[in-house]
Order: sequence, then C-alpha cells, then structure tokens
Amino acid sequence: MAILNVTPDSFSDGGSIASVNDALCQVERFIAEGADIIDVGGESTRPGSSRVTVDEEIARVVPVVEAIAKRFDIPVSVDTSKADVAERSLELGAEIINDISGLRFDARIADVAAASKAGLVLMHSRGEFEAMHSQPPVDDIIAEVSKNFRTAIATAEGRGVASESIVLDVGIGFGKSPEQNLELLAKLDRLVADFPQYPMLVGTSRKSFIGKLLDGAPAEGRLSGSLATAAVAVWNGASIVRAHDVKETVEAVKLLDAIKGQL
Ligand code: 7PM
Repeated sequence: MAILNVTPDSFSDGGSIASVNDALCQVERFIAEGADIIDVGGESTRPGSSRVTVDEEIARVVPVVEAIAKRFDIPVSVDTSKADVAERSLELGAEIINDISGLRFDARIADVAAASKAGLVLMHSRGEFEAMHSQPPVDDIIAEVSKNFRTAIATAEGRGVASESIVLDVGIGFGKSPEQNLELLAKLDRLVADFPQYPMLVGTSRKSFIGKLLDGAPAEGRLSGSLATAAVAVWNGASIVRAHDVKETVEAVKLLDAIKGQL
C-alpha cells in the first residue's frame, strides 16, 4: 500500500490542477514500482496537527481519488475518519476506507462502507484526534489492541460490513511507547493468530520510533529501519504493508515471501 499525501505541506495546494497532476505522476511511479493499493490521505495525523474540516478534506482528497480511479486500474483507499469524506470518495471510485480511528470518531463510516461493499481498514489508536500521539501508555498493549479490534469488528459487522471486507491494523505509532511499537512487531504473530479471518495491515514507514532507535535519524534517514520493520511484520503474518518507499519495500517483501515459501 503506497502512501500518497495530499496535505498542503506535501503538495502545491489541495484540489488544484497542479496538485492533482503531481499526484497522478506519483501514482504512475508507485504502480511501476509494484504498489497494489494507493492510500490517499488529506488529513495529517502528525503529532500536534489539528483536524481539517470536512469540506477542506473533501476538496483535497476527492479530486485526486477521482483522477486516479479514472486513469489507473489500481484500488484506491482513502485515509479518513469522516463518513462524508468516505462517502464522496467511494462515489468517485475509491474501493477501500482506511480509518485510523477504527470507527471511534465516526461510526457512520461503517454504514457507508457497507452500502458500497467497500474494504474497511480498522486501525487501532487511542484518544481523541489532537491527543492521539500523547496518550499515557497502557500496560498491556497486545491486550489493548486485541480488545479494540473486537469492539471495532463488532461495530463494523453490526452495521452490515461483511467480514471479508475488513482489514485490521495495529496502528504503529498511535498512542504507543517506542518499546510498545517494537513489542507489537515482535508479537504480531499472536494477533494474526487471534484474528485469523482478517488480513493484517502494518504501517511503520519512516515513523518516529525508528528515528529514536537510530540516534534521531530524520524521516529521510529511516529507510533501512522502515524495511527492517516491514520485513518483521511480513514474517509475523502481515498481509499488507503501508509504505512511502514503494520500490524498496516491494523488493524486501519479495524476499520475505520467497523465504516464507521454504517453510
Ligand atoms: C505521525 C504518525 C505522522 C503517523 C504520520 C503518521 C497509518 C495509517 C497513518 C498506519 C494505517 C503516516 C502516519 N499511519 N493508516 N495512516 N496504518 N492503516 O506515517 O500505520 O503516514 S498516518
């Protein structure tokens, strides 16, 4: 899953023709590099960022989603926690909703996903939007994520989402200590075994826990760490990895798959 940011800090300005063209060029490259899904996000979830309005997010995301769906064959997922953004995106060609709140912010996302028979990623996170990255760590992160998965799955299925449409994600970097991010990767196999029906998605790409372990490496200096952590996630049963560096990640995952083939 290739990460396509359409926040103003990463692009010309949301919704403009220049930004849509930038996005299409990037998608063309991601596809050539082996991406299977394009994840379009218009709301930065960086520590300290505040929420954008529904209209703002729709203006950034929807023209890009529509343009990608028209021009390419690849499934588009939309990184949003707002049902209105999800609904417009699905109408214009998105096939997957990637909800970093796991239905905590807007459970109507499940209704919208069910009505369109869209894929739905339920990611674990803790706290309200502004406080997601400053949560006091819980004691047992594996138990916490597991409990949250059960709640989110029950909400989704209760609102009509087919179990085959659901993907789970441990939410690396969201309300976890650096050690807990590592623990989730080390013990991912247990969560995969506890939820065997649902594919597991993992996103470690360039995240700050990698920088912390590498003496403060900036985002551009986190490629090796991103690949090492993606490799562990795949080894421990992840079916999808979310990444900025598509070529390198696809190559790493190919090696992992080849090794797994020898089990
Ligand atoms: C700070 C923390 C800055 C996290 C940026 C981010 C995930 C996601 C994001 C993930 C799924 C980023 C993220 N992370 N969706 N959206 N899983 N499903 O690095 O791990 O892009 S935002």
